[in-house]
Amino acid sequence: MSSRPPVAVVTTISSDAHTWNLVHLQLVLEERGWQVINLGSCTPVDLVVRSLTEADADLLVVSTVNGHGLLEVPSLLDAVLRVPERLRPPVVLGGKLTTHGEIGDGEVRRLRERGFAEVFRGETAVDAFRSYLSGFAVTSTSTATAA
Ligand code: B12
Repeated sequence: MSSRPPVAVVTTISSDAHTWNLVHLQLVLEERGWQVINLGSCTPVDLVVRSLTEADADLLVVSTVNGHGLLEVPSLLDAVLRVPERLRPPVVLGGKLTTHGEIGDGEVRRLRERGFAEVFRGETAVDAFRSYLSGFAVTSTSTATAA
């Protein structure tokens, strides 16, 4: 059994220069006892893949707000899905994914079918994300178990 805190890699897509979304999510995770590797803005896909192969992460959090998310996350996810299964954590997604407003239920369903464990959207996204994190056990000795 591991005695380290759960580890999350926080990333965005390679075109996205916004950073405060990433910082916000890092703080949400850290206040719940997670260790966070924040890869910063305009993240190259190769860096995301390399960080997963090196970090033994429990969760990959993809956040994008520049409107290109729906176009770019499939290739990011495809690259992540090529990481060996034992090193590949669940991948969750959120943010402002298109330039024409919120994505619909159909798009959420397609993203989940493609391989995202969860897609968070709208004003309740961060609250729903906090609830999702409750599915990971963080004990007083920082032992993490994915639900
Ligand atoms: C600051 C800012 C910038 C700065 C960023 C500086 C920096 N270092 O971050 C600069 C000037 C660089 C910039 C550039 C651009 N921007 Co800008 N930017 C903003 C602005 C004003 C604030 C963003 C911010 O920091 N918010 C604070 C953070 C904490 O909130 P957030 O990003 O919304 O993230 C929250 C939620 O979305 C959610 N969330 C996000 N991701 C995830 C993931 C998960 C898993 C979960 C659970 C939740 C979640 O939780 C976060 C916390 O509540 C917004 C408008 C706005 N008021 O939101 C536009 C905005 C994001 N930008 C926009 C655009 C279009 C651009 C440009 C394309 C403009 C241009 N023509 O050049 C470029 C894109 C550059 C690029 N390559 O990405 C649009 C995006 C449109 C869309 N998606 O529909 C916005 C919404 C403005 C608008 N209304 O049109 N921008």
